Order: sequence, then structure tokens, then C-alpha cells
Amino acid sequence: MVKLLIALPLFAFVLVIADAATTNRCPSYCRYKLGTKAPNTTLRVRKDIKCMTEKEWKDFADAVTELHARGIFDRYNFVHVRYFYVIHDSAQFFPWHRWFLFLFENELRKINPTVTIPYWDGAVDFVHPELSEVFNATRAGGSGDPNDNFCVKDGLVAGWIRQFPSKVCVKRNFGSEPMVWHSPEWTTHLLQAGLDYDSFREGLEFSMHALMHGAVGGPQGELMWPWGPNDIIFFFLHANIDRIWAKWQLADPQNFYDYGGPLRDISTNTTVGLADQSDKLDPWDMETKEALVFGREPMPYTYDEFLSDVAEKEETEGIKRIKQLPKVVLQRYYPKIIDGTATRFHYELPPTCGEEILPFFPPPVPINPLTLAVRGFNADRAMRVQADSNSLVETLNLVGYQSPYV
Ligand SMILES: [Cu+2]
Repeated sequence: MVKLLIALPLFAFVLVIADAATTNRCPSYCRYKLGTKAPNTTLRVRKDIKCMTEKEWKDFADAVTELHARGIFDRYNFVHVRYFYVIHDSAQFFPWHRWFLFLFENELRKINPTVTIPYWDGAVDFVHPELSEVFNATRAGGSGDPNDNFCVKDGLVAGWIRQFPSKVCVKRNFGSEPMVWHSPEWTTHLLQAGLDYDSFREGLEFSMHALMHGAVGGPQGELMWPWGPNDIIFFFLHANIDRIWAKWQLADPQNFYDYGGPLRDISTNTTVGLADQSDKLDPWDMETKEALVFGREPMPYTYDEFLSDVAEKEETEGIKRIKQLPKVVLQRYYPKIIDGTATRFHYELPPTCGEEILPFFPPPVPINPLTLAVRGFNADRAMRVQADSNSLVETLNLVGYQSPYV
């Protein structure tokens, strides 16, 4: 019965939004405009890609282009491929990628010391990610050319040749499948649910992270495969995942150094026990616990929204609407609101532009079987995350919630 209730409005919804979304996109969405001033000169601030000025984008794009010409991308790509099965569906997922991004950012800053890696908050584009301005020709470029091997022909990566696993163009194919992703409301639930490190990591790795990889890459594209770092979008995607982990770390004092879950072995591609903070992060000579820390040495970077005093004072439309949910829904999905302990780090509901609000909230598409297989994800656990996200959407639709993000 619930399924039927959902299915009918979904059909109508798709018809409505297909038109609305192409004609009524918010042109100037920007996360926290004021949250960009670092309190000191050594602290790097990573920005929402949609909030970069033209100059900031140009500096970033120039540095990236130079880095690519020097063959540095290929090196980073190779390291990611080499350790792929150690660092996915494992505890090391978060800290490994954090250190990897930081080193890559260091390379960019050798070319231009003002540059940082921007993040792409895919959840605010969750209904129609293919229309995101990230794919503009003036940004990362769009999907590849189906008549030419899905080579990307516009934007920052146009004409790029990658070396591994074969010397061909950089590819994307996101035209063929619908891509509804996980919403800001879902991420907010993950931040409020009181999860331990391992459950939080699964909740994010198997939801937003997996769908963005699979959907933007498509079967042919770099992002589907272990060689994702061939595409610059890999870094935008992972900076966003890192930001949400950082937010969870700040949400509760006991979260910051929380760490644990499965440890995977590179030679057998199996789980070989439980991870510990003293495990080495290969191939670097460092312990995992060093990569849990951000915002100071050895990784003095942060994200724009953590600096924003706007976020402190203003209640976004998204936060207002969530707070109006029936008590029973809040108890189940947003308990920090009920017990009055929600801070800004318990919300992932950024400002909106006051667009028209559509009545129906679509569920995320199922995780693509290829995405699952390529990463060797534990299918049962990935499906459980998927089911949790679906049940949140069903609940929100049943109580008539209207998301400002659809
Ligand atoms: Cu990865």
C-alpha cells in the first residue's frame, strides 16, 4: 500500500519536475558566502565549488591544468588504484582519502599557494544532479561524447589523456541512467542518529559516495572505477565526503577521535580484522590517528561553512522545515532536535534560494550493481543503508513534508 501511494505521485512528480528543474534552477545558489575568511594565514579554506569567485576558479583551474601537464594526476591515480581494496568498505576509507586529498592539494599549492580543493555538495542537486552547474563548460565540463568513446569534450578536463589503465581520454557517461541521489535531509539524519564511526562511515560511503561515483562515471567513466582520480570531479566529490565526516567529528566531542571497523588486506581483498588508530596508512609512513585530525598540523585546512558566523545566527529554510516535522518522526530520524542538543554541526541543510517547492520527495535510485561489484562492497550492508534512506523518504512523503531542496 505504501509502495502504491509512493509510486503514483512519483510518476506525476517526474513529469512536473522535468520541466521545472530545467527552467527554474537557482542561478546563484551559494552555501555560506561569508564563511571564507581564515583566522590565520596558514589555515587553508576549502570552498563550495558554487561559491568560488571567477578569479578563484581560474586560479584553481590553471593550477590543475599545470599539474595535469606535469603528469602528477597519473601518480595520484596510480596510488588510489593500488590501495583501492584497502580503503573502500573499510575503516580507512575516511582517513586515507583525507590524507590523499591533502597531499594532492599540496601539489596544487606548489604551483599556486592560494589554491585549495573545492567541494561539490551533491545533495543540494540530488533531484537533478545532471543539471548541476558543476558540469558547465566553464567548470568541470559535462558528460562525454557517446560518438567518441565518452571522452569529455568540454570544461576543465577537455582533451585530457590519462595513462592508467590505458592511454586514452578521460571519460564520463551520465546520460544513460536516471540519477536521483540522497538528500540533505538524509545526511542530516546521519549526523543526528548518534552513530558510531563504523556505522556513520557505512551510511555515507554506501549512500552519497557510491551513487555519485557510479552515476557521474557511468559504466564507461573514470569515476565508476578504481582510476577515478583521472577525473577532477573525484576530488570535488571526496572533499565533500571529507567535509561531512569533519562535520560529524565536530558534532560531538566523542566523535572526533572515534575510529574503528573492518580492516582490509590488499593481497587477499578480504577483511582481516578490526582497524586500529595505530595501523599504518599505506603507502605513507604515518599512523591512521594522524589523519583523523584536520584544522591544525599536520593538516591545517578547514571548510568554509565551519568558519561562517552566518550559519550560527541564521536558521535556514531547510532547518525550519525539519523542525516542524511531527514529534514521532523527529524522535526516529532527528533525535537531537527533540532532546534540544542539535548544534550547527548536526544539520546538513544549507541555504536555498527560495525556489518553488515541489510537492513530492523522490527516493534515491538504487545503488548500481556495477558500483557495488567494482568496489567489492558488502551487499547486505549497502542494501541496509539504501533501505534506511528509502524509508526516510517514504516517511517524509507520508507526513506531507516539503523539501526546499527538490
Ligand atoms: Cu577512493
